Amino acid sequence: MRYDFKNIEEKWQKKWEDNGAFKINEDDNGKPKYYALEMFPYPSGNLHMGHVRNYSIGDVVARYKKMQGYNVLHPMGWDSFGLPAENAAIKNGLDPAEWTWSNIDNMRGQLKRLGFSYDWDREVATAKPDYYKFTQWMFEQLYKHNLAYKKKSYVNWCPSCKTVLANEQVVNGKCERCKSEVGKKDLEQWFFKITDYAQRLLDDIDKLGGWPDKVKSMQTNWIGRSEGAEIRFKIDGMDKELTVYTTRPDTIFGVSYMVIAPEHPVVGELIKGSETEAECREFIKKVQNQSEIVRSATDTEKEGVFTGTYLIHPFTGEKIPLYLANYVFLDYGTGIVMGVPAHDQRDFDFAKKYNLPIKIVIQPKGQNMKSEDMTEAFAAEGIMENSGQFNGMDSKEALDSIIKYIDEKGIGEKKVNFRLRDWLISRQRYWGAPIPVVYCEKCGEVLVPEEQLPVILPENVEFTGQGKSPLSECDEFVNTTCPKCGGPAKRETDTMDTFVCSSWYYLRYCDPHNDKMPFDKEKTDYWMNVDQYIGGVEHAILHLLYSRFFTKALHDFGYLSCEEPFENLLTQGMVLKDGTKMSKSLGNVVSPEEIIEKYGADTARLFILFAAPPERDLDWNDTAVEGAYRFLNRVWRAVEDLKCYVISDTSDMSDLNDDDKKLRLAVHTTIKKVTADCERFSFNTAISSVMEMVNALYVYKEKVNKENYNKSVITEALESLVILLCPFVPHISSELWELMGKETDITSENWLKYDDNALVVDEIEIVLQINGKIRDKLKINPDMSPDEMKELALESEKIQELIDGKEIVKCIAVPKKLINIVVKG
Ligand code: ANZ
Ligand code: ZN
Repeated sequence: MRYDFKNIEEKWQKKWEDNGAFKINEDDNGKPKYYALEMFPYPSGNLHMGHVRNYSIGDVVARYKKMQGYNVLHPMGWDSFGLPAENAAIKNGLDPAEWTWSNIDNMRGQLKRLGFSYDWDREVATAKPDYYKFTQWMFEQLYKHNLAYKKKSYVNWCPSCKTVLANEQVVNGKCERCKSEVGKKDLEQWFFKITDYAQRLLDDIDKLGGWPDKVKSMQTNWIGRSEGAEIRFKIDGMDKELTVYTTRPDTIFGVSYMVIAPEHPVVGELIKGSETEAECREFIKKVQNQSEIVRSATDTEKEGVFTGTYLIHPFTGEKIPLYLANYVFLDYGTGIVMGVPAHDQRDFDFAKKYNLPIKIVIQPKGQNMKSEDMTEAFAAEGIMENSGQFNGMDSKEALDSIIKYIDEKGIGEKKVNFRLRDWLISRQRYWGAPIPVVYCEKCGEVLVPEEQLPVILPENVEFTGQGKSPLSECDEFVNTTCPKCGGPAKRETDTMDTFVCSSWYYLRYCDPHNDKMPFDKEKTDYWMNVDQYIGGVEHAILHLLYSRFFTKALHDFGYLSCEEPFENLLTQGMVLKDGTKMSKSLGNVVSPEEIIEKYGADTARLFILFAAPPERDLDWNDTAVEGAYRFLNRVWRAVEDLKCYVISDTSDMSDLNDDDKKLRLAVHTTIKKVTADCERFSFNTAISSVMEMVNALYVYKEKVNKENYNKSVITEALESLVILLCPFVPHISSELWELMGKETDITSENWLKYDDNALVVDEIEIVLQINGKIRDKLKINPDMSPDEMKELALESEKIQELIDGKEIVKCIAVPKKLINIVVKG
């Protein structure tokens, strides 16, 4: 019988589905729980190899843990709101909902054809009312706890997609999706106050022991904590002050000009009637259309205009000119900075351009630098000069002294700042969760009462692709009554950023059918945290940070016990073809369908798991796919040829000859290796040791005369082989298990334990002494190193009993002869 993957895979997928093999609940019969989660896909239409990789890795984890005796939750769903559905509607006249549901159907089928062990009863789709009802509930919770607010603000605006973009969606000043130049627009927007959690999000990074360092440092940088001071400067001729934020109060005597963000609300008042008013207004307009990304790029020219206003230096009383400039941002610090050209590169560039003085106040130790000779700013620490009473101090020391001084004099105070901004969640888009707010002329902004959720996304809307969102053009949706006073009111027509939907889906999986609450606390208490989260490193910042924020907020509101969602994180590498990313635009895509059709799902899984360690990029290679397929055929033939020697009781392992021992050695070495490798997700090396074991099996099969076959040894080898392969290639493993006459479902079989005795070759007997007295005899491999001998000795139950409670002073191992353990007490 040949390896007929097509029928085998269909057969087992149907069986798993019919038997509910992966349905799970909290009734665990004392098994420990394990929550294995892969990032859910956007239903773009078809699975790509990146998905196959992500989900194959996750499936090995889930199946392996299940076989190890865990109660495993392994769910799947759809991140199903978002722009592409809407773009398809605009472009091809399709209904976004229909487009989405049909893509989901297609992709669900593809996932099923790969044999992933999901509990499909827990499937969620963020675009379904029963899900977004609770996304809206989340919004309301944040609103009620003062963590959601509306603010007029300049936002990144893509003129082509006609929507607001989050900073992260702007890549090098261009729209992430359509690549057009991003501009700025002034709009009323909804924000989540993630900045309230900045310090905790930062502190708790230390608790994420099972996260890659790279991801932790990306999160740290994104949060961007800095320590410094706020210092107040009086405005010359006005009874008013402006406050700057600086991380370098030690450079205060080096200030030669000041800068205010052009969009700052006081600018209007300051420039009014000034000689440069017209020029300033012109400049403000120009800067508003520059995206933040462009403005903050180091190679963007620093430009500005004098406002006509002077500030008074709080130490020297000097008059300092105030400028508008493109390199100062409204929403960081106070939006006003002190310019110190000698010690800050941006200020240096600006001062050079506008001929502003460069005053050195910190000298590199042992040098006497002159400002005329400087070609760049000196940003490091040194010795203070030109700084009044602080002269001669170490600048680091001066920093603290100056903060203390300004605090005492009431000029300013110590201040911590974060780079992290509040999360802009408004989207002027149709295909998203409506924000559950109405505007009433009398009552103002009113939340839709919880019991009226969900605010349903209307279906008959028009897609022009122009200007406002289709929702705002849909009168039936917009016009409503006020939940408070019953008078006429209008609905909010913005929808939520899809990152909101994906910030809590892992909680919904714990209790997907609850229609009263997003989840029951008892259920999340049982399942959370996610033990292993697996996904692309492209989500290392936003999705993970937002999810951490949601978890903490829900914890604080009393709905969750845990404070961090993901215990361990694995970020898998990309799938490349010829060294570049597989992507439609490059035309180098290998479709999973093609591979499944030609070789079967098991081959696809095996190849992808074998080709590289999970975190590394993987180069697609057609010959290696062939190789994976040939290996499965080789496994198939081995079992096929040897299955007639399978017996039900393999307990008799006495009387083994050298060939038997060799095969057993290979089997148990492999069990040991695969187990250790699976624990550290080193699936490629796990598979290669199974391959070696198959070689050993073939050696036995061909070398030993059939009449000398040891049935116990052969049975053990075949059973082990199939069990070890099961998490990787579950269909063929299930079929071979059945071929061997097994009636159980292999996917529920226990994982294997290796037998130490089998790992010993050509044993010799050594003695085991305690304080010089012979206590036991051990059979060991004569090649064992002294360290290995000691380890073995200490594992001996008899010895453990004898030395129980005593302190081991020393352990001496003489190769091939003896081990002496010296104990005290
Ligand atoms: C004076 C100074 C002197 C500065 C010096 C630096 C070096 P981090 O570390 O990222 O927090 N800054 C403050 N607010 C700003 C804004 N809204 N837009 C642009 N720049 C702003 O950066 C803090 C430093 O960035 C602050 O310290 C300020 O310049 C500038 F030798 O003040 B500094
Ligand atoms: Zn009202």
